[in-house]
Amino acid sequence: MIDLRSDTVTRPTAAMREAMARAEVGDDVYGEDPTVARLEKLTAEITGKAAALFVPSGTMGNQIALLCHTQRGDEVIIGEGAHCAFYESGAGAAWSGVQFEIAGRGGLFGPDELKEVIKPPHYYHPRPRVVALENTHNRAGGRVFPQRDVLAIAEVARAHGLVMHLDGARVWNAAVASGLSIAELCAPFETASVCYSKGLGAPVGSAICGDAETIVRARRFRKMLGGGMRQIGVLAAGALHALEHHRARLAEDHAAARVIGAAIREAGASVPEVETNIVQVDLPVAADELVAAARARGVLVGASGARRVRVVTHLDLPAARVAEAAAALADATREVVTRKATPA
Ligand code: TLP
Repeated sequence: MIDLRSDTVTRPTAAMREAMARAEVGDDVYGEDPTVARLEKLTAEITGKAAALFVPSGTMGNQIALLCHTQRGDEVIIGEGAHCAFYESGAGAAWSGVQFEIAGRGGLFGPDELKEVIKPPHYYHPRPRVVALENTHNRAGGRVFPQRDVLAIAEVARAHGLVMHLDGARVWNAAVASGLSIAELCAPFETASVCYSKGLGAPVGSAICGDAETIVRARRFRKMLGGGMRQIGVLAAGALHALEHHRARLAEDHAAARVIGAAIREAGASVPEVETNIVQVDLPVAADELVAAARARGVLVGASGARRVRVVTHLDLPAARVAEAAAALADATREVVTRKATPA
């Protein structure tokens, strides 16, 4: 089976396992794990922030950021389908007690769409507090948030006293696709959550990055959420290896996604421009039909909507198998789009 459900499905490479096996470790709750310290230092440097904190998941990174920036009853402004509101089990409501307001449509938005949803200060409104952007945007099909929009949004946010948070689970992909550095992409944000366990191929781990004072508070929230971990140098070593060796190769994933996207489009489905490693497929039939037809041809993909399928490329899809995956998915697409359209 070729598994293209997500870039989270990758297995650590032999070299990564070797680095993990050799990792120097200590008890990180005592702040004594040297490999975690190296990872946090390198991540802070790359993101251009003063400090970084290793956390078990991107979900915890996002939720700690909301805990750092908000009080109960506050409002967090997001793009449609943002992971922090859509895929985190209602954590924003459960832990921070925030509510979400959606700006624009489709995930990405501009400064004017932000202005439209910022509520004026009044005791009967929720207090707008954070603007949280996602780059690349998962449910928008791996799209890169245009930097000019990010900068314009940050200006509006500052003028209204709002804090900027970046869900940068795939900021590495955004950097490769846009040609901008990770630090440039993170600069307009007070905090950024970045994941080692997506395109970079580490088995586990994310980091929340920001100024020193915020990261001190983040460490306390991590402990509160049960994310204080012990000899996690073994995990940090996998993440360090990923940071050092797997960033540049993301261009290969983007090229593979473009090949797959073109084949599926050619076969009759609607595929918007592929910007990074995510291919979004819109169908005239139920998504599960393509999922099943692809599985029958040896390729796993996932439904991301009633009639939408997501295909994600990653480092466990060898270049030699891209054509095979594209052909199988094109064949499966051809079969399902010729069927009678079913109700959504
Ligand atoms: N995304 C997963 C699923 O949860 C949908 C995936 O397969 O893409 N931010 C973004 C933009 C993400 O895509 C994800 C994971 C996260 C945060 C959360 O990371 P984890 O899974 O480590 O909590």
